[in-house]
Formats: sequence, C-alpha cells, structure tokens
Amino acid sequence: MPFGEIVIGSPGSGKSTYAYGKYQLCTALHRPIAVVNLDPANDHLPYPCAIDIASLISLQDVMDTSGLGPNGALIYCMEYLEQNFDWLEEELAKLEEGTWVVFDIAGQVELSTNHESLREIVERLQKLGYRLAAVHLCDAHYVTDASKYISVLLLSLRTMLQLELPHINVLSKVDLITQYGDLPFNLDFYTEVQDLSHLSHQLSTQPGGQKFASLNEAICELVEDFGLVGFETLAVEVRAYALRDGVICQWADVSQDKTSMLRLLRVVDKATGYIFAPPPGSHDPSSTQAPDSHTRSTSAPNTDALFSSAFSSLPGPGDVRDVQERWVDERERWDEWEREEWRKEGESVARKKAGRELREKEAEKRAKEQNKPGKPVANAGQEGGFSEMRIRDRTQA
Ligand SMILES: Nc1nc2c(ncn2[C@@H]2O[C@H](COP(=O)(O)OP(=O)(O)OP(=O)(O)O)[C@@H](O)[C@H]2O)c(=O)[nH]1
Ligand SMILES: [Mg+2]
Repeated sequence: MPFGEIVIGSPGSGKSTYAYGKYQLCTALHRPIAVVNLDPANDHLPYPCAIDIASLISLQDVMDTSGLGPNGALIYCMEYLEQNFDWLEEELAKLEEGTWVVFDIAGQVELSTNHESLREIVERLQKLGYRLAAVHLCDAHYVTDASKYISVLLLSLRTMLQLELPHINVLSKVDLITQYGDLPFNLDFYTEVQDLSHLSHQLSTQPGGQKFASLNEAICELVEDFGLVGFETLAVEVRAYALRDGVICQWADVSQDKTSMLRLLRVVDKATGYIFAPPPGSHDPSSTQAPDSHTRSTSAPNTDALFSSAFSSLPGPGDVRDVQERWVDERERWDEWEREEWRKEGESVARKKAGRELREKEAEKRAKEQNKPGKPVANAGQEGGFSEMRIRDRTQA
C-alpha cells in the first residue's frame, strides 16, 4: 500500500519549496520519493518532477481556447484531471513500489475549501490504496496580525473539514517571522491555538474592530469548539554553497532548517501510518514471502511502533520552544553559531582534500621514479591503502 502527502496552501506559502526540500531530505535518507506536480500554473519546477499535469493539460491552452482567466482556467484543469483520473492512475502505476508520493497542489484555496474536484481526486487515490495526509502550509507572517491569524484558523478548519484527511497545518517560512515585527505572544500561543479571547484586545484596536467585536468573538468560539486546529512550524530553503579556494562558502543568503524538516517528516509519517508499517527488512513471520528490503508493507502492522507511538510524544528536537529560541529570541546568536559550524566543516573538507592531493602527488612521483606510468591511486585518501603499500613494497625491493 503506497503512502504520500497532498501539499496545499495559499499562493506563495512555500508548497513547491517544501516539496523540493522533502525530496532532498528523503533522497539523503535513501527513502524512495517522487514529486507529482498537480499545479498547472507551476512553470518553473524546483524539483525533479516524476509526473507533471502539464503533460495532460496546459493552463495556457485552456485560457486561449476557453477565454477563461487564470483562476477559472485552473479550476477547469482540476475538473479535467478529475475526469481523466485514469491518466494519473497510469502514471502512478509506473512508480517504483514503496515510493513516497508528494502531490504539489495549486495555491487556489477554493480547491481545498469548497470545490469538489480535489476532494474527489483524493478519494480516488485512497481507493487505489494510497494512505495520504494533507500538509497545509500557511505563511507564518499571518500570525503577526490578529485578524489574519483568525482568518488562517478559519481557513485551516474549513480545509480540514472539506478534505477529511489526516491533516497537518504548518506555519511555513518561520525563519522570516521576526521581519514583520514583535509577536505579542510566544510562538506556542499560535501553534497550540491557546485561549483566543486574548486576541480580543488586539482585534478591537484594528479598524472596524469595535463594530465586529461580536463576530470576531463568535469566530474564535467556533474554532475553539471544534478544537481541531494546531500548527507545526517549518523553515525550508535550498542551501546554496560553493567550494571557493578549497573552502565551502555560503554564496547566497539562504539556509535550510533541517530540524524542522525532520520533525515534519516524523509528524507526516505518524499521520499516514507510515511509521506503523514494519521497517524494511523485517517480515511477517506468518508470511512465506521473502521480505522486501526497500519498501514498507502494511500487511503486517508494526504493533510495537503502534503502541509506543500512541503513548509517547514525538521524539527528537523541534519543540516549539526551541523554534521560538532559534528564530525569534536568539536568532542572531544561532545564525552566528551555524556560520561558525559551516566554516569549521569547510576547513575540514579543505584539509582532507589537500591531504588527498598530496598523497596522490607523492604516489605519482614514486611511480615515475620507478619509470612506470603513474596509475591513478584507487583508494586515495585512505592512509596506508592497498595501492600505496604495493608501491612501497616495490621501492623497498
Ligand atoms: N525564507 C524562506 N522563504 C521561503 C521558504 N519556503 C519558501 N520560501 C520562498 O517563498 C517563495 C514562494 O515559494 P513557493 O515554493 O514557490 O510557494 P508555492 O506555495 O509553491 O507558490 P504557488 O505555487 O505560486 O502557490 C519563494 O520565493 C521561496 O523561496 C522558507 O521556509 N523560508
Ligand atoms: Mg508552487
């Protein structure tokens, strides 16, 4: 049974960047992953795309032929995809078994709040056996303004009720949160959606605040009564480093918060049930089939993981208080520490490279002295390696 996630959120909330970040992380962890672009407006895909809706339908063609604007054409594309779901099914069938699938969805919020096509597509994926979670990205700058925060709460709640999937709301671009001014409350107030009545003072000072006080209060009560909305935090970016004079340097002001990516990975794994599937290599004792080393099977649930996860909190770093310290309270000190770590790592890489080059040169010199063509040293970099020993033996002889 395949696993995956539907990445949704308003335009520019960081969906494609997250999909690429997840692709990089899973690839580094040797976990098979494929990104499916279901946003026909995505012209420049940052990630290697396994399946692209553009090969089914083009937004520009729809706009040209039907006279629709970009929004209408996008809705048309999603309806077209729903009607031609067999195309997606065929493309997904070509993926390697056990591949984690990330669906990058268009930013029009109506797709996940009221329009039926996305919901229908999700249901049909589930019928194919996909175990999915919705990852809903909301730009973290919304929490800096009380009324925007309330609207994000409502949007998240509406999306949860519409899609009816295991759902993870995420405050994305949390690294930028301090750029929009000081937060009146700590980050956990927003991520845990604590007592919303505390926002009433802030709301009342905004234009129209007094007039809409009762409405604001009713919305807050509604969100609290459902008690469903909460947020994870995320900072993803593509880190751009280059080797300059043998030292790794950061050449663009972008960074990646691996801690938040890893935490979100665990949360999504838990929500989809991926962690409850037996780990690769293990197999159902009652089964006569040989275990598959790459994929997880859901046929024999991992009961240990099931019960330990049910009772424990999520392991590893990434508690919201750590996030508050990293990106709000002590950001500069952490940035400085990170830069220092990268400098040290760059120097260490440069030292290793210089040592390797020196050893290669010496080996070449020795080979020349023996009037033999200098063969490349197969295990250069490892002291006392096999080729080097052979050369030394010959010199001694
Ligand atoms: N600082 C920072 N910038 C981010 C982060 N994630 C995304 N961005 C930036 O936000 C902008 C929008 O990101 P996208 O990934 O294109 O957002 P999207 O949701 O796919 O946008 P649409 O497809 O147009 O709806 C880009 O300039 C990204 O570089 C983040 O974690 N931190
Ligand atoms: Mg995008």
